[in-house]
Amino acid sequence: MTRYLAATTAVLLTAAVCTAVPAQAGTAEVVVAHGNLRDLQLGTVGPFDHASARVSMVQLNGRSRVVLQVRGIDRSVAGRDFGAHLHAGPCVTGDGAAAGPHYNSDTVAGRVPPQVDPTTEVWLDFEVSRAGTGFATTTVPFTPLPGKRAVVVHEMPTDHHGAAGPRQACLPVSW
Ligand SMILES: [Cu+2]
Repeated sequence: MTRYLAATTAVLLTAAVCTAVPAQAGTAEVVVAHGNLRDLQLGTVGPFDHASARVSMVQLNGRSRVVLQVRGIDRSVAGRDFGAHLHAGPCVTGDGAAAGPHYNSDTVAGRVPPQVDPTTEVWLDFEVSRAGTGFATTTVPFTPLPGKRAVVVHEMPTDHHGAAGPRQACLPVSW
């Protein structure tokens, strides 16, 4: 389920205090998605088979702050790190390839080759707690374009090239 709403940053202007400072009015766009993770490895038992997640993205003044919360992870993997990213394509049960490549702001801008790092992509690696939860947050200097997209959880932590092993599960995010 995806919710979309817009909130206007409140700007207080009073003649007494704000005469010299230009007020910066921005419109924050907030995207929230939550639900059960969809299994991308049907037929194999994985630590995210009974997990759910919530992702929120606040876009303001050309930047985005993204927060990922995961719960219901099998506690046998407590202490392990897993890679997670915003992918350009949709989250389809049993079809990891459908999510396509990472969402990359350089690719969208047509830069060749695209830079691949946490400033051009939304990386949300998390460590599993003893309670079977995970939390990640990142702020990136771009605002992903709307579309049917996926937050994909991988089997390994993200390396310097952006790779994180097989795709395990995903959460649909559309706005
Ligand atoms: Cu990924």
